[in-house]
Amino acid sequence: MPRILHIGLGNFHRAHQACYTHRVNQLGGDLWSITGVSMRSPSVREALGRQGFDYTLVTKGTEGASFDRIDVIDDVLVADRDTDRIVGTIAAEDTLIISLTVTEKGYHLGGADHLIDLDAVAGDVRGGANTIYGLLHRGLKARRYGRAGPLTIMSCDNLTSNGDALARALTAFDAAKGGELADYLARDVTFPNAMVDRITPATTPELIAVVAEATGFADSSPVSTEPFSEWVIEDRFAAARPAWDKVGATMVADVAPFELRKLRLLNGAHSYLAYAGVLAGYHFVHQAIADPELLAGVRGVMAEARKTLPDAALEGVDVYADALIDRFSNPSLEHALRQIAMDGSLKLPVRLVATWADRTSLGLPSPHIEAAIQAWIRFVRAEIVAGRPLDDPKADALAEIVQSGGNRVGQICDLLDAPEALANALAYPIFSSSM
Ligand code: CS2
Repeated sequence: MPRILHIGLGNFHRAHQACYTHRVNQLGGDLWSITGVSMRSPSVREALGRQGFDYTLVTKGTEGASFDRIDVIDDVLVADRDTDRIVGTIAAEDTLIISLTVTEKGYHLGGADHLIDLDAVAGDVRGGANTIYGLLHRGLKARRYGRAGPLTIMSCDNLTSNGDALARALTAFDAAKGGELADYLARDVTFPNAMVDRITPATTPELIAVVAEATGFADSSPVSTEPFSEWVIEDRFAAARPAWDKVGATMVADVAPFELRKLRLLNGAHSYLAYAGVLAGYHFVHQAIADPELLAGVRGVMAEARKTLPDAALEGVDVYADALIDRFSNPSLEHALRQIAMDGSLKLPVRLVATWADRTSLGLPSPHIEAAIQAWIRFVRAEIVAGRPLDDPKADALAEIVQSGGNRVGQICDLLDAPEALANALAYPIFSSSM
C-alpha cells in the first residue's frame, strides 16, 4: 500500500489533504494510507488511537452540516518518542510522499543567509531530531542507504514558494552538517510548491457533542471545516501520487500566481480582521466582517493586494474576492479571531509586508495594508500591556520592545525584517507617550 508520511497532524491537514486522499481511495485503484507525525504533543495520537485513527469531518455550510467519516490515517507517531519509527517510515520503500503542515514557525526560516535560522536548529545540527530538519535528515540518510527510491517532500503551509523554501532550508541544514546529502537531495528528492486553502477552526466541546448526536460516533477528535476547498500543486512528483486531480485538486507547472492571490488576499485580509476584530471586541470572524468599518478595511487590503498580483492571477479575481467575503461571513464556522491572530511576527511578512514592499516599488501608497500592520502592532501592545501571554515565537522580543522607551515601531519593523521605509510610513501614534 503506497504511503504518505504527514508531519504536523493538525486540524488543517485532516480537513484538507487527508480528505482529498480519502476521496481518491473511494474512487478505487491503489489505496493510499497516511501515517501522521505529531511534532509536539501525544494528545492527537492518544485521541485518534482510541478510535482506530478514524475521525469525523464536519462540513458546515450556511444551510446545515454534513458528516463524513475519514479513514485514511493508519497510525500517528510522536516526534520525540517515536524517532526511530519515523526514520524507518521515511526510509520505507512504500513511503512515496512526505507532506508537511507544521505552520510558519516549524520551518525556522530566516537566519543570516535568509535560508534557515541555524541557531534555532543547532541541536539538530549536532545530531538531534527535534525539528523537521533533524527528522528529515536522519530519515533521508536511511532512505538513501536502503536505496528505497525517489521521494517527494511537499510543504502545505502558508509560505511563499513553500516547496522551494523548504528545499533551500533543508539543503542549508545539510550543508551545516557537512553536506553529505547534497547530491541525494538534488537528484532523488523533489519539493513541489503547493497552495492549500480551506478554513478550519479549532475543535470545540460543542463540535464533539454535535458529532455524537448526529452520527452516534463518540468521536473525541472531529474536525469542522467550510464547504470551499482548493489545492493547487506543482506536478513535480518524484514517484507516484494519489490521483488528487480526480477529486478537485489542480495540477500546474507554476503555483506562484495562485499562491500570491491566496496569501495576499485571503490570509492578508484574515490577519487584518483578526487584529482589528479583537481590538474592536469581537470573538469570531463572521462577527468582525459584519462590522462595516472592518469590512471596508478587508476590501481595502484586498484591493491593494490585487495590484501586486501577476497577470496570471487576475482572471476572476473580483469573483474570488467576493467569495472570500462570503466565506468569512459563514456564521456556522465560528472561526475564532484569536486562532488567526497567533504567530503574527511570522505571518505578517508573507501576508502584508511583502505586499507593501511590492506596492512601494510600484510607486503606490498602501493605506489599508499599513492600517493592517498597525492593527497588529496595537494588538501586540494591548496584549502585553494587559499581561496576556502573546502566542508568538517572538513574544519575548516583542514584550521587550513594547516595554522599552525607544523607537518601538522601528524595532518592530526590524523584527519583521521589513524595510526601514515601512517604519517611517507607520508614523501613527500607536504608542502613547504615557507608555
Ligand atoms: C488563517 C489560515 O490562521 C490563519 O492564519 O489565515 O489558517 C486560513 O484560515 C487558511 O490559510 C485558509 O486556507
